[in-house]
Amino acid sequence: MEVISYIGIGSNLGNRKKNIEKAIVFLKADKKIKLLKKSRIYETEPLGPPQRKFLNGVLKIETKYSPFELLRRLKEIELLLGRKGSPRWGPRTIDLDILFYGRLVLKTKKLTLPHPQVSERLFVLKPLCEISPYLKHPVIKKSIKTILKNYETNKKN
Ligand code: A4P
Ligand code: MG
Repeated sequence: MEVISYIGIGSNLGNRKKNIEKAIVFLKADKKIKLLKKSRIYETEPLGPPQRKFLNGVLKIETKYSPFELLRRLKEIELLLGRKGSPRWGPRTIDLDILFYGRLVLKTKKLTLPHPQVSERLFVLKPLCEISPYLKHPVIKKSIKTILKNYETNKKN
């Protein structure tokens, strides 16, 4: 069975653009993953401790992997790209997060779906809205476009 999934991709160490390109090459080479859409790559202010700016983007894929297999595969690609155990919210060569896996809602120690911070992170919402504005968040039950609009309205207050 194939499922549509969205992957958040980020880098702020080394050659950030190359890191992202390489991660996409690995994903494309995987027989159980089909790349459907790719957002632009945005330069974004770091969230968390002071550090270099990030490059962020979002990918829409179709995959035959189960959620846990997909997570393991993404962690494998992070390691292949030389990501060393970095502190939480700290700098990283590559970060691959599962934002959505179909409409699945899941809360386990290893995996939370949708990614719990989707609605609070501009660096996720913007690229996501670019490729799938009408995607409905299965928990918030609003479209990405609406969630982004609400985020921007609240920021102004
Ligand atoms: N995990 C649980 N749910 C998921 C999911 N949906 N997708 C678990 C991926 N992983 C998930 O993640 C730690 C563990 O979370 C995984 O082993 C998995 O079992 P990690 O990627 O190894 O560690 P991390 O990235 O340091 O932690 P976390 O909480 O994912 O941090 P974030 O949220 O990725 O934040 N600023 C900008 N502008 N752009 C960024 O991309 N990223 C971060 C990192 C901070 N500031 C940033 C950015
Ligand atoms: Mg992560």
